[in-house]
Amino acid sequence: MLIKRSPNGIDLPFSSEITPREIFESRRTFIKQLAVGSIAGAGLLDQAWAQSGNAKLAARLNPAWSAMEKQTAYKDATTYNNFYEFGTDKSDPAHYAGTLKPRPWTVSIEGEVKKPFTLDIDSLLKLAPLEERVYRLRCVEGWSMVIPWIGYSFSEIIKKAEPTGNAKYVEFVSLADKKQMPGVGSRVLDWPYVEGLRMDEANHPLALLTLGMYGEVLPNQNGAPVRIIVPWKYGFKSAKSIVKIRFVKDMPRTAWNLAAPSEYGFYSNVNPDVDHPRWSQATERRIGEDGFFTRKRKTLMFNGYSDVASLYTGMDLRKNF
Ligand SMILES: Nc1nc2c(c(=O)[nH]1)N[C@H]1C(S)=C(S)[C@@H](COP(=O)(O)O)O[C@H]1N2
Ligand SMILES: [Mo]
Repeated sequence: MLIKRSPNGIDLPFSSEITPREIFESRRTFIKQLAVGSIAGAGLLDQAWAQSGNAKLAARLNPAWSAMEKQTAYKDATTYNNFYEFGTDKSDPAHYAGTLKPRPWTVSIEGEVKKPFTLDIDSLLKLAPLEERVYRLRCVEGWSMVIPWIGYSFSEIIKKAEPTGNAKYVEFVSLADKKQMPGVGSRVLDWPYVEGLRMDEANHPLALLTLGMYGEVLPNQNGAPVRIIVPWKYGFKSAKSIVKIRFVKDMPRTAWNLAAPSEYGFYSNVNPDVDHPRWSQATERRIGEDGFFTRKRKTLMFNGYSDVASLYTGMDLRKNF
């Protein structure tokens, strides 16, 4: 990724994100609320979500697959993004993704399948019961968030498509439309953005076909109207604004792997023991905990999703990074 770091590897403070006025005002409201006793547990978090006006999306929490951790504020999750189709700065997607038209939208499922099909977004929403899953997302750049996503296991799509015996991998293709996405003119990546999973990875119930977050449909900057979330892998595996899903014989040529093969492998499982060639992956900065003296968190193998370990038995994860 294009990441700006100070020479000692510590991120520079984000002066643009927090102004003294904001700090002062939030502190003042906090004290006021304390005084009237209106803060109770998660209520505090609810107030931090500046609700966007996006359509609501009802879903039942799946506690078995959810991280019981403090969730990232809606504001942070929707203003600190990677979506290079809209620019390479973290704030670009929130500023420029307004031109993305998430409706009407269709996704075509094709390739090595017995039943290829195309679905519009409303049919995708109804394909299986929607679940809320609170997942950690760890970016390869060294930061992480905890987000209540809404969707269902990608395995539901696999079931419907009935892959042939030739299907060994799944390829996810994002929209690449210069008219809607100003960054697609840039040469920072080969467009469209392509990601992929091995068939058994795609079939793992944790892999989430994602249609919403925080009780609403996906905001444009987070990959509206449909994306994949693969919580045990670095964030770039979780392709946004998907228009095509292809079942294929050969390992997909993914956008980041093509751009820098020595830095971004096909697997890209979160792994604190395998450093990125230019920085350590041992720790991470949880967005929202960015105080100057806040300690970094230890990054966990598979981002803490140890259920997936059996997918990789016998594989050398240093070679297959
Ligand atoms: N199409 C597309 N998908 C993408 C990206 C991108 O630039 N384009 N960035 C990836 C990276 S690097 C990360 S960390 C996550 C960020 O998702 P979020 O902004 O919803 O937190 O999206 C991933 N999916
Ligand atoms: Mo990322």
